[in-house]
Amino acid sequence: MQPMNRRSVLRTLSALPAASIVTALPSVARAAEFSYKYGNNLPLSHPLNVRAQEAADRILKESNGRVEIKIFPNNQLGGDTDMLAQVRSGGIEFFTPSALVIATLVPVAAINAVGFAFSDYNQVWAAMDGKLGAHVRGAIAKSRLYAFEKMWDNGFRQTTSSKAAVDSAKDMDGLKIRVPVSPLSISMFKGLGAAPTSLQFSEVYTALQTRIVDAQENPLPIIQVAKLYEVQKYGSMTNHIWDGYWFIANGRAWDALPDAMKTIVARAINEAGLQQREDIKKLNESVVGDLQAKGLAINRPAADSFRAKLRESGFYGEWKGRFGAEAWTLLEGAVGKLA
Ligand code: X2X
Repeated sequence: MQPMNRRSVLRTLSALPAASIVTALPSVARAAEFSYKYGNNLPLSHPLNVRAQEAADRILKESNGRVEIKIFPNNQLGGDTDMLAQVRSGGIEFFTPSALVIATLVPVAAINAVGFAFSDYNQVWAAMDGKLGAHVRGAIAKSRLYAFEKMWDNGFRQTTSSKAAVDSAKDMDGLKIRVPVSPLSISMFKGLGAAPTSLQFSEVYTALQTRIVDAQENPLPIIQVAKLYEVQKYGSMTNHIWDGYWFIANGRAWDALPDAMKTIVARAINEAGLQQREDIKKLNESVVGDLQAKGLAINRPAADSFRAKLRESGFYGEWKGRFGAEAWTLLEGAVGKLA
């Protein structure tokens, strides 16, 4: 291994976010054989980043310093659309897009986000660790990306607004709501009668603050760590979509790892994913109280009026066609008949 000269150390350091310079120093000095970048869209305090850092530390150790993964959290490398392009080109080696976001490249990946399909986590993990998840991973592989086996949890998406609580489908009427860059989300909120706009997550806080949009929808842990409660008044537990993150790798970068390294990396990431699911589960027990204490008014609408509206608008029929019979059958096998 070539020792790094002073100039290349400086160059490497200047490419790092300030916070990781100190922790990166010892490994930079050793110059790992595989030095990979991982970008994501969440603040450092989210369990996804906490567990990913643990996985990266474990990988560095178990690979005896051969595989180093540097994390660039919180959209430091650009929004989701940018990071998806980077992981495809090899500009970064790892990325965790939500199923909604990777679906802009691999349409069937949005199948887990069909409105009101999953009723609880038992159904979610049985499907995503089982046949439905395998089907999606196969589709992702065709885009020369490697998807790790275990999905990480984002959560059941809830609706927040600065205007009014959403108590039934009629409260969605004309609602200016931000959704991710996701054809399914746009279609679903249009079906509900709302006026959705796609924005990358990196733009959400400001868009709410400046009232470009009045509402947004995200799982509660994100509303908490991204401090969206500061710019929203009402939190309505609509549970409309279950969303998770695919941990993906650039295909060439993945193939470049020797088998023994692949085993180490996959084991650490998949096990960290399972722990991250537990973290979110625990967080879900305390997060409502915390958000209420921070001033968010919480209400719990029944799902019926939303489901009925989506059926009427033809949402399920349309997406059954778009996803195709095979994927739809796998979804209905996991959650029961939808339309
Ligand atoms: O952009 C969002 O809303 C987020 C953070 O949930 C996703 O990654 C889809």
